[in-house]
Amino acid sequence: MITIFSPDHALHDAPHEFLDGKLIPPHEAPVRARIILEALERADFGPIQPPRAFDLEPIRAVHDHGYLAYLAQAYERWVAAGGDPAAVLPSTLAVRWMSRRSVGPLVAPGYYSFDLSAPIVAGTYRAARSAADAALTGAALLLEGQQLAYALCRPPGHHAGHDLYGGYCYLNNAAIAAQYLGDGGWGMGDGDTLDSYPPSPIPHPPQRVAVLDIDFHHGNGTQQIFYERDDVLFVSIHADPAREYPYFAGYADEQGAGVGRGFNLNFPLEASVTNARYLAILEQALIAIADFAPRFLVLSAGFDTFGGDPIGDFALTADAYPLIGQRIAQLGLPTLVVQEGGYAVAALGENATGLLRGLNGM
Ligand code: Q9C
Ligand code: ZN
Repeated sequence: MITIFSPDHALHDAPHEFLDGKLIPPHEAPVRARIILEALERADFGPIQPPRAFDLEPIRAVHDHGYLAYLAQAYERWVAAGGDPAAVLPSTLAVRWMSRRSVGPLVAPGYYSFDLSAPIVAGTYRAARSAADAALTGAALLLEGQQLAYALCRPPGHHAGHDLYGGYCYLNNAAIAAQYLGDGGWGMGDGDTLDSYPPSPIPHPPQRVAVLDIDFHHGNGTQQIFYERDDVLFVSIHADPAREYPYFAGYADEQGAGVGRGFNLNFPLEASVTNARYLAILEQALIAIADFAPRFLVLSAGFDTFGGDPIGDFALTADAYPLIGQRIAQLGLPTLVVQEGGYAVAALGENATGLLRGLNGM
């Protein structure tokens, strides 16, 4: 297995998040990636490499142009317009019946975000690009014949939609990688500009890619990005949104639309899910993926399913993760693991290496 990690993740270091009416210390912090990296170094799974530098083309295949242009400059424009230099956090959100575009420096965050849990600081865009680069590098390695790669991404990505950030996520690393895999590696350039659009045509029909999301929270961003597609299957096992974040998406009746109908599969679960219960649901998810017969698997891996997680309510123990990895490995698919959430920092190393041990058949 090859791990891809960039120290640039630490450029994203939010001062706070807004939760239940309070500004609190952010759950999504640089220490998360450091802890996982240290555990990986001890575990000796194989080489740990920095990401290759990709240009914006493979990211633009998933995200809106105006959204990317906004993210790239959000912080500087916010501060220049008098916003609090601590972080960008909107005061007004575009919601139903109030969704006209408005992108002044102090209001754009309200247009491009769906909650107050994703502050933007000076280094957020660079960190998010380094995470996308890590996922893209993992995808490129699979295209070059590797069977397993782990992109230790931070900030995470699965809540970020086509033109929306939130839930600690800005660029949807897993979706960007899945798109790149389906496109057979199209879009690696050497520029770094938003001006080279429209994108060059993809030279061949897409390969089928499955995205399995095992973060505690529903991957609403990934679901949105692929909702009307039949070449990418999205399967998510998560807390029932009737009870847990992201609240407004992730129900079982969300099955895809248009040609994508039947290619989106949600497993919303009750609180206190045990290892046995989780593994039984995973079995159903894996059957759907096997039926789809994809060329590649992208695994959005969160460890906030752990019983000790401060913002989750499942009851998985550390023993669950090697078993989950083992079962997923039995699909026999070239697999890219993309790091998503997990906030029980003291247990993150054991849980991440556990999953990877299972995936590696160790
Ligand atoms: N009552 C990821 O795990 N706030 N994002 C939750 C719960 C935001 C989670 C509030 C949680 C975002 C990548
Ligand atoms: Zn999560």
